[in-house]
Amino acid sequence: MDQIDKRHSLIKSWLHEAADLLRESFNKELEIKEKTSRTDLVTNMDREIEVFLYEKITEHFPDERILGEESVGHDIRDLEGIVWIIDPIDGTLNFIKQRANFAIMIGIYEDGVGHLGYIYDVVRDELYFAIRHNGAFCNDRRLPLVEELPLSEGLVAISNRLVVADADEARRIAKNSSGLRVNGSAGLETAWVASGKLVAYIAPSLAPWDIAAGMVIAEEVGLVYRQVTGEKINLLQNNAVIVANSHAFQEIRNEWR
Ligand code: 2AM
Ligand code: CA
Repeated sequence: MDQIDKRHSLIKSWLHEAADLLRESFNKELEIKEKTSRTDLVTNMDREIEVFLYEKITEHFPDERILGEESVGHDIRDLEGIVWIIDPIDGTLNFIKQRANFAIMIGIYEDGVGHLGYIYDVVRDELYFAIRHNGAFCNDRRLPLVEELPLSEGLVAISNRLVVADADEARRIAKNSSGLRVNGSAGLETAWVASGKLVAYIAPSLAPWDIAAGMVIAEEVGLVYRQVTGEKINLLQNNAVIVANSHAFQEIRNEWR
């Protein structure tokens, strides 16, 4: 991929502009619609941010394709060439209920390989990003390689769906860890594993845009980001995932039945 520095500074400026739009929206009434269920919601701001990013990307990189959660982008059925995988708001329920604990996410893949990943925690003003082979950062701070901590010495985050769908697994994992957390943003939870605040994140069904940015960051700090079966992630479908250091990954897999 060419001109990584140019891409990086453009993306950072777009994320800050998009974050301003989100912060301004805190003072206005949101339009909220149900997608597939009572807990799967979308707001006017999800769409507005996706359109904003779509327009910026197509203006600067007209030959590249875009896969976005709100379907503003292209119909992506393969990962050939350069594909931007974007989630305008990760943690929409938190955005609606808390006005915090959500992120804007962008992953850039070339022929299926992740090159750039961005997870912007708007309210904390923490930008987690990674450039393939050049490390991962939180703002200006380089993130060290993760420690091989066992499950028993760390906090584990899981998605609400795991509690609802696989309560026995969730209970066993909780028992073997220092404690369980359910934060409602796959992106932030992945960023917090990458920065050592959590030892693992587990979710039984993540979409490509929930995964793409975080997987680039995870790889740069030596984390394992795989399906619970141990297989590689498939970015053309939903995946049941574990993000953890290799030791904790194996411990979690042993609890999986
Ligand atoms: P979202 O807010 O962008 O929808 C919550 O546990 C995490 O799972 C969030 O990152 C959320 O992303 C994601 N999520 C929520 N509903 C989902 C669905 N139907 N399919 C896949 N991921 C989902
Ligand atoms: Ca989203």
